[in-house]
Amino acid sequence: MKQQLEAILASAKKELGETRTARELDAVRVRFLGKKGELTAILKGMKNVAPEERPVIGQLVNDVRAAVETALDQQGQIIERLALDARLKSETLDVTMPGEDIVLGHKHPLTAVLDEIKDIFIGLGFQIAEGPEVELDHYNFEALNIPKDHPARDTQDTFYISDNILLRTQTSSVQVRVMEKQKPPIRIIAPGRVFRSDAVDATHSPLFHQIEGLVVDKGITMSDLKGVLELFAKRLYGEDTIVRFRPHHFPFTEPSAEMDIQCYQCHGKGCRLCKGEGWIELLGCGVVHPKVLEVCDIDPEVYSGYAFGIGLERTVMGRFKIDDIRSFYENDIRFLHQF
Ligand code: 2U9
Repeated sequence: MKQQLEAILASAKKELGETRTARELDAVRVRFLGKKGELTAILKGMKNVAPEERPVIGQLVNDVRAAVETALDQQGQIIERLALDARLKSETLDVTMPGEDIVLGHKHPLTAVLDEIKDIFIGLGFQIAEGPEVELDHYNFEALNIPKDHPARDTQDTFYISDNILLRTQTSSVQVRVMEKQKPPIRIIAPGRVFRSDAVDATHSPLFHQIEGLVVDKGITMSDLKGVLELFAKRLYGEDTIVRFRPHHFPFTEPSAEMDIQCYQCHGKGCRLCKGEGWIELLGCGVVHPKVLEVCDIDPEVYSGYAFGIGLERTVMGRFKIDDIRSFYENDIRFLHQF
């Protein structure tokens, strides 16, 4: 019996030593210590052992059982450590590995410069106004003192949807709508898409963007216009920017002017960017025509105002030396990544 018990302990230890998982370990436990296990079977057979030998054999069985349990615990700890080692190995993170580059999106050059321009005017107390792109003839032409026979009204230049509905050719229509609803003081800029029936080439597109501005209040003069627009040019192109105003004509402003900045590349000497002129045209502007105020029910005897218009594409093309307007709309990632 003693030999049998020693053999059981030896084979239990051997089998335990070969286990590698908790499940294998449990199978060994059941085989030796379970209800139908080898040691339990021996305990059950104690009735056949001579009474005087029972205490010795009983003690021996208990010792073997305790030894198997200790061996089970020890092997359990080894298996746990093996499992932990395997997990740590599989989850190891090499923090010194170089990361993968994430390609971030960024603003389209037109949006980036438009945002800069908006920020400058917001900083000067202007509000942003928006309006419809499909517009009535009244808001796009009539209210702006553009005569019926003006070339801008020609179907060659304007996309008509019907006799009196069209795609706006300027965002001035937005400002007329604001003046109709809101009484002075008015200080707004109207950025947005405009449409002209132009043939596409390097400098013309049937869709482009304008930022127009309008200020109406008591006592507004050409001096206010000059002060604000010079300040705008300095904020956009740098504090040392030099501006000049040239007389011009627009039906909706009187007097009218165009504002140039001295070429920021050659400082007035003449280069390719300014086409040898030394100056770059930035915007058109003027004092709002009394007739335009009147149409919007604003008394020109009491109020006066100034307005201006900037072509966004032209401004951005100058800034980044882009020579073809079509690049803005083609969404070629190689072009867009440069800004
Ligand atoms: C109202 C009254 C007057 C807006 C103005 C210009 C001069 C101008 C051009 C710049 C380049 C258009 O995009 S462009 O081709 N615009 O020169 N725009 S004054 O005058 C207004 C606007 C609204 C009620």
